[in-house]
Amino acid sequence: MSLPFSVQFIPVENISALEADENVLAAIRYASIASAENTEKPLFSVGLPNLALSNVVEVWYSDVAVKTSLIDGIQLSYNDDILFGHLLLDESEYEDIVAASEHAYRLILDAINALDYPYILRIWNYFSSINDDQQGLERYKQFCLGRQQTLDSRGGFVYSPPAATAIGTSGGGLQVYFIAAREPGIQLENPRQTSAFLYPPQYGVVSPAFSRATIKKWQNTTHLYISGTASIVGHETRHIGQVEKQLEETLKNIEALVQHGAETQDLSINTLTDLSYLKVYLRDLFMLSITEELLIRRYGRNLPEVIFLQGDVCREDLLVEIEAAYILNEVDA
Ligand code: 3EB
Repeated sequence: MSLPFSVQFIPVENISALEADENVLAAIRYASIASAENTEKPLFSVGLPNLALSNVVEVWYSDVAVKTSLIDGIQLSYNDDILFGHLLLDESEYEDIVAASEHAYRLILDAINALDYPYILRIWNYFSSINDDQQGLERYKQFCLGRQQTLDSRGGFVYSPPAATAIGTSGGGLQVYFIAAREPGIQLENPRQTSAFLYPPQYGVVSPAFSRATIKKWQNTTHLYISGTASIVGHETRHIGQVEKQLEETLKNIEALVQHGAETQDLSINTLTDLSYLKVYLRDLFMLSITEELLIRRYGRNLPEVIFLQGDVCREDLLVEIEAAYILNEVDA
């Protein structure tokens, strides 16, 4: 019995073996600037420094040897079930981040349709200076506009918006990576939060196009991909300026989401500690020890794997964001 793929965090010292490994779908490093290896395979660095002392590589393993392809600059790898793609655009080649984002999404939708994996399950978006104003509009809001322009011209995401992350880096272009499938996932929203695509207009020219989570039933297992989650209740930011309180609210949101998934879908997990990993984005280095202590105090040894990255959250008043997933590494006997 096989799994479509799994995710593991391994010490960065072990990276040399990855390039030749035919079962590697993708390998992601965390660095001060975004970059991609010059191959078809998605082997790349995200422009977010890892705040922990020992750096890791995030490795996406396929159960079988993958195929690879380069379409319009998108590095793609795939097996029968899943497609992994990575795109890094040089923003200076575009008029603004609206145009870059519109172009990125157009290339991505074309590529997934060409290879016939039309359903994006999960997508990550990274670009610099996310909270800066340019021509009077915050760059995050411009990014949302470009994304939406492509969706409007192409009839939207097939089935439902994917789970997503959008985080500000310190530099290095517009970077987007994603997983897509031949069959759709199930959209999961959070009862504590207004769905992002229904946010009122104060948060942008268009509402952000993402779901709180995607549930995907594979043959032998059910996965849960949780979007970047922050201290937002309803549609409002809570606990402005208070890191610990924002963290607690964020954890409550993730717990509520998982619980809701367990109640409404046949998910085999029901608490945060059942998740496979947490990825914590912190606006400032000084928040690291506070965050680690709070997580350990609350969850102790039950805590899943956690990685801490330095990045800017897409609302200026948010200090922390956490994403997570439930992706089993081995099929239960
Ligand atoms: C939020 O809940 C925080 O625009 O793709 C989180 C995840 C956020 C994804 C996106 C934005 C996005 O509204 C921001």
